[in-house]
Amino acid sequence: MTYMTPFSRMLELKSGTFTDPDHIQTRRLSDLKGLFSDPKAEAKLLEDNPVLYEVYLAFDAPPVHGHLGYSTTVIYPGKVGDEYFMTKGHYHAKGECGELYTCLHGEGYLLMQTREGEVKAIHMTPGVAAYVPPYWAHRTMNTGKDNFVFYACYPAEAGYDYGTIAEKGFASIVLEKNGKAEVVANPKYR
Ligand code: S6P
Ligand code: ZN
Repeated sequence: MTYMTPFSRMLELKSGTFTDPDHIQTRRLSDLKGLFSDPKAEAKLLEDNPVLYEVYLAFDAPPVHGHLGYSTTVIYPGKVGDEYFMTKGHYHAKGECGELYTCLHGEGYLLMQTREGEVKAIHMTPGVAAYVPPYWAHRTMNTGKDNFVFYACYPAEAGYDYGTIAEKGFASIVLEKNGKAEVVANPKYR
């Protein structure tokens, strides 16, 4: 048996950045084109094409059974119209894989849904450790004024199904209404 050598990475808890990640993924508004509910606001903001979030992948885990991926996501504060900056959202390609999300900094929501359209929203503040069960799609949004940062740990074999969300959307969206975040039904959900 050949053993892999144990290792560690350094995570700055406040900023949520790994100082030596294997990978950083940067997502701009153009990477989420068509996912926001207000097309006019989206088109206007696309002129600047801001960075919405970055994913610090601590370890490029082999995508096979037994290994774990771990990362932090930093979602910047901002809105497209009234809708808060958010992640693309995905089901795991291997739907039977769950995931753990722990909020490190800032404030936001973790929206989850099943393929039948059942939705669950968890308010994320530092210390909230949320469980994404198997088969639930997940998307996060920053509803605060500061960066929203969370740590995720997941089976490395989980993979990503972005296509279903791109096609059907999420059943709920999170909008700012009278200065407060509200989870509301998505009129564009199919
Ligand atoms: C991976 C995990 C997170 C997300 C990240 C960005 O299973 O759920 O690391 O990849 O928060 O979200 P998305 O939807 O753009 O991959
Ligand atoms: Zn995931």
